[in-house]
Order: sequence, then structure tokens, then C-alpha cells
Amino acid sequence: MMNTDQIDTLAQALDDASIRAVAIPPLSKHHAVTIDEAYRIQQATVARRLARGERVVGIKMGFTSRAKMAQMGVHEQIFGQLTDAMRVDNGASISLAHFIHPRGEPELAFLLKRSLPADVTEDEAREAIQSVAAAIEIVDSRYEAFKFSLTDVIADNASAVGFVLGPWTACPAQLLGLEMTLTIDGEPRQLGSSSEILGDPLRSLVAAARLAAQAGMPLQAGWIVLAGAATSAEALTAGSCVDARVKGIGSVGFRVHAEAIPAA
Ligand code: OOG
Ligand code: MG
Repeated sequence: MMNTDQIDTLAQALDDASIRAVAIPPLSKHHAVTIDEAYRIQQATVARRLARGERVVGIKMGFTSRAKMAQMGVHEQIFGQLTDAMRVDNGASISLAHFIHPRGEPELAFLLKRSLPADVTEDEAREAIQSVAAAIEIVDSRYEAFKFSLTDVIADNASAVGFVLGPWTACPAQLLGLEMTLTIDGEPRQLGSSSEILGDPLRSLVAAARLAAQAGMPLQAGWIVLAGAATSAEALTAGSCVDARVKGIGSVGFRVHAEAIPAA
């Protein structure tokens, strides 16, 4: 069992890596971390963000599609926490300088009008949806070469660094079979379907309610839930224009600043 000091030390290493945008070796290289301990480390990294004035605005689900499981070699659903500081306005520009090796992935976002208990049914989860939006998640592992174990990535807040939301819209009767595309510089790079998210993105919301409540932070009214990417993620490169579209729901996008040209 890890004590609070050990948890805090590992959280600090991850938080520093995030602030400095310099990767560290995976925790699992030197420590045997359980899933419970990994979520405690995650909580401690988020506590450091809260101490800097950030606010939790929701959660993100990870590894809810086969494409993501295969890309990252992690086969269990996890969650990470989203803060207000991670939000990137639709259409805004970001700088790569703040990140290590960021990637973008197409997602679907839920806005909740009600809190959700651990044992919520699919019908109750649907009832709790205020609206939905096309989203892009920006993930950036704090680990070298973007390589990690299940507990490593949980501790690292599920690689959360940014999210971009398209306009909120009423939840359609069916969330199945919606085509999801990630486009870079006008070129479609990833193509998937909302059905690839646990068979139905609504199931991801149900899973989110369960995991978050089990971790002692039940989903709240007003929170955002990212359902998890339907496809693999794409590396972000300087000067590119990244867009995602969820058919029937909407579009969202952002730009990556061109690299600053060093003075001669
Ligand atoms: C991020 C964790 C998974 C998703 O949508 O499945 C995730 C990562 O790939 O490092 O965000
Ligand atoms: Mg994601």
C-alpha cells in the first residue's frame, strides 16, 4: 500500500512533467501501482491544479473504442478529469510549446442537467443529458514515447490536456451509427462511427457514472462528459488545422500555431 507521501511524490512528478512539457519514464518502471493507487495519484495531480485555481468541469472516458485500445495497448475503460483550464475555444489556436507530444481525436461530448449515481440505467442516463456536441480531445501523455500501462495512464489523468467543444445541440433520439471524422488541413485522416464507442456512446455515459461514483466523485449537473474517441488519435503538427465532425450533431475545430521562427 502506498502512503500519502508516496502518492504525492508521484503526483508531483507528473504535474511537473505537465507544466514543463518534458516527458518522464512511466511510473510502472519503478513502482508497482494498483488501480486504486493510480486513481489516488490522479486525484493528487488534479488537487495540484485546483490549488492553482482550476476547477473540475467534468470527466473524460478513455479506451471505449477498439481503435483506441489497439493504438495504446490498454483494454480497460478508465476516466480522467477535465478542468476549465483545459478548455480550448472552438476555432481558437493553440501553441505546441505547452505540450510534449499532443494528439487530437474525434469525440462526442455530453452536457449533464442532473447528477448521476453509480447504478444509473441507460434510460436514466439519457434523461440526464442536457445536450450533446461534437468534440476534439487533445491528449498528451506525460510519459516518454507516449507509452504506458493501465495504471500509468490512470495516474496521468488519462492523458488529459485539452478539449474543444462544438455548439451544444439537443440529443438525437439515436446516438448510434453517427459518422465521426477527424480532418487535418482539409484531409480526412480518421473515419469512424459513434457505434464504435462501447456499441453506443450512451453506454460510455453509464460507465462514466459508475467509475466516477466509485472513485468518490459522482457526475454532477452541469458537468461535461467526453465519451472517448471513436478512432485512433493523430499527432498534432505546427501550422495545422484540425477539425472533427459528428454527422447529425455538428463540427468543431482548432488551429495549431505555426512554429515561431527563431531570430537570425
Ligand atoms: C488517452 C486516453 C484514452 C480515449 O478517448 O480513448 C482516451 C491516450 O490515448 O493516452 O482519451
Ligand atoms: Mg479521448
